[in-house]
Amino acid sequence: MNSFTLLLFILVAGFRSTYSGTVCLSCSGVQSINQCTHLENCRNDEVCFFEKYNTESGTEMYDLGCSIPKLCTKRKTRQLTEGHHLTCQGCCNNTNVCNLNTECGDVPVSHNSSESGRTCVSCTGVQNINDCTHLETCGSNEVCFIHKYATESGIEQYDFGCTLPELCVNKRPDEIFGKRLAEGHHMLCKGCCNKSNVCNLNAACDDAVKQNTSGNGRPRECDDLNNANTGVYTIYPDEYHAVKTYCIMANNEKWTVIQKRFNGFVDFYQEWNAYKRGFGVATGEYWMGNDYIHRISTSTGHKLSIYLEDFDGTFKYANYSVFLIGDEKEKYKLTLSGYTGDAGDSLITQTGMTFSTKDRDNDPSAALNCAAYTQGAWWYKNCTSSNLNGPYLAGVGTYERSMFWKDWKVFNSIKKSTMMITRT
Ligand SMILES: [Ca+2]
Repeated sequence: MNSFTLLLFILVAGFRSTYSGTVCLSCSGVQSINQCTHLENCRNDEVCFFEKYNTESGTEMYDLGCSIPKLCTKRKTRQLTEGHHLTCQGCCNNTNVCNLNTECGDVPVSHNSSESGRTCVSCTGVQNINDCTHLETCGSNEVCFIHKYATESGIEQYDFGCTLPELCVNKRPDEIFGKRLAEGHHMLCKGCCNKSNVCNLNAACDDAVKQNTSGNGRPRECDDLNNANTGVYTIYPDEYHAVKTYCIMANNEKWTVIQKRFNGFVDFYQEWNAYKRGFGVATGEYWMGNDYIHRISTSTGHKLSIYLEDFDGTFKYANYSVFLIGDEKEKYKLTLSGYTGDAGDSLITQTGMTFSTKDRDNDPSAALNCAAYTQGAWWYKNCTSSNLNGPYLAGVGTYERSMFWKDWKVFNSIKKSTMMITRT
């Protein structure tokens, strides 16, 4: 059901540009948002709202339109029946914008200042919208987005956050809600919103009129951040998607972590689309996503540093002065050279190889699906000298079928790995 996504998008998204204001769907008492085809031009200080309620006979209905935005800063939706509408209690009493994180007595956050930017809920991979309690202050030119998708195992999840607005202004009656195509496990808008999370309800395919404010100096990678402290930051590898990423700031260099494992909590035996988009969380274990790694590593020259630790607390490292991966059409082919370090060079054997996952056998081995055989995802050959996305085993190992770095540990699985890149 995309309708809920669309509803939420109306709720949280706004648009501020040279246009007169947000264009919202505007209806009262429709039983399905798809029945609402009327558009309304809002004032500059308004956002779209929706309200879902039950009639006395129990029928679910929706109101949609323009409203002054109010966002309440704490979670817990509490709703009171008032007439036949379910209205938010507390701070949202007087507004149609019933934020899902509303709690009574909250001080509403105003979005009227174009200086400070909007406040958006910001989460990745939550299964219930009420689970997202984190707020993020967006840039002055950003809007909130919500993105609903299904994981490979079929679990519906949501991403929330800030993004650059991309609103398509040419309406086509038969495509008033835009069209969405499955791409990976995310649903992306078709046509003018192809590269955006912002699937606007007024989307129609006309690239000539789309709003695109990318390229405004937002950080593509950790190296672009002004902050000097190691931690989690938001970067924009492709200028559209806000990506929470762990940044390591050390020795006057700012490294973008593309892979991090240290406790085995995240399952790295994932399929192509998971590796394409990334998985895990920036505060824990994760794979950044091959599309993002491609975009960063090919934007300028990049180097790779890999830090490894075993279960005895011994550290080793492998640095490469040249690192990049191709795009998806190139199957994320690995280009690598210039090893230095003390871990041994267990990745150079994989250079020139394409990326393989259990569901995409791109390795040259005719006999094996190396990703399935080694239970990882890597630039396999016949099969590999390293397998840092392999099974997380408690120090033991079975050669390739573990977190494996052959030139250091032939038969012992590694405890921690960090793969990070920065500009040369
Ligand atoms: Ca094969």
